[in-house]
Amino acid sequence: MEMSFRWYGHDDPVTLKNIRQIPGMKGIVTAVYDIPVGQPWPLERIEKLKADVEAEGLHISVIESVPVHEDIKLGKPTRDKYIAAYKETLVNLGKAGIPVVCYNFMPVFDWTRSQLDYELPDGSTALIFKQEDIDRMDPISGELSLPGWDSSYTKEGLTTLFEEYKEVDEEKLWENLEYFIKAIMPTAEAAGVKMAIHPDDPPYSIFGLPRIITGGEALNRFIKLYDSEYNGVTLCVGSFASDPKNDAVAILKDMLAKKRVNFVHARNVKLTGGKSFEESAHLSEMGSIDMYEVVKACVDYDFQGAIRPDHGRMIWGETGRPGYGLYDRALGATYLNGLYEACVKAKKAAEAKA
Ligand SMILES: [Mn+2]
Repeated sequence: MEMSFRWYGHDDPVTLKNIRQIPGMKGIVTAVYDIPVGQPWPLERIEKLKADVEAEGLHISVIESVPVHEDIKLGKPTRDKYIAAYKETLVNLGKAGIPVVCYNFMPVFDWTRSQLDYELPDGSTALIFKQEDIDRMDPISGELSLPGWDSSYTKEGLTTLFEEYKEVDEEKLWENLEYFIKAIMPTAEAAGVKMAIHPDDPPYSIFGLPRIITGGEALNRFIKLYDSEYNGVTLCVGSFASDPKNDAVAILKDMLAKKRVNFVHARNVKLTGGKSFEESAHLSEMGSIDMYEVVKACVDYDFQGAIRPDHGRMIWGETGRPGYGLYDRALGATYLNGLYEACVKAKKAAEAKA
């Protein structure tokens, strides 16, 4: 298990120098952010990103994300052009020695929350999802106040997209995912790049749009689309756990046993009734996930990939990108490192006794 940290590039108020000073930090999770979705990433841009990270004594563990063009998710005839571009990016990432790529297959919206600065009793602020607030929002009427929302869509563009998705139910989305996976996986394998699909966040339909990477059953269907360790998952325990019907630790263990976990996101969430939840500090007692069991599973199954603290709260007056401040994520990494050391030593002691 390798501790890693997400970095949003040179515009990120959290610098590589900051990240390097977090004890035990080895890997960086980042991306080339300024190339429009659907265009290939030139090798020289990837090499530059890699050199910038390595100049600070770190290395790139995972690219998160290479976004998937909406035409691919919609299954439009133009998808082949965008799939060709995606493959070109994977080839270039392979040439640069990037081992893992995280991506998702969520229509239109990426992760969704109703509020980004909800004040917790201790005065820190966190991202929350309140079902009744989401239900009140209508993305097409233009009264969308969705935080973290990609404002690059025009009202017309969004209306068209929603119209197009009327033809795409969950089964159709599965078909389009299968087409994409079968097209890219041989290239990813040849390039030596392990793919890691991120679950839908939250893992159920929002605004009537289909969502399919929602739980353990879905992951088992997913890994059968292409039978290879290169066709794996980003096991984001916080995403899965935000649906009360999911047992995130059981899902993690199942995928570890099947050798399909290529990346782990460790985040805790506190379920607050129905489909609502708050993002909490990483500590087990602060949320609904037993983080000890998460790390222990990674150790028990000898997981060799990267793990990163996921969203953190804003604490100590920090301002910046919601969910991606320095302090609470650094505390999360430190806590995860503590659990890791304890689990490794307990495992070794048990093995010595046996
Ligand atoms: Mn995640």
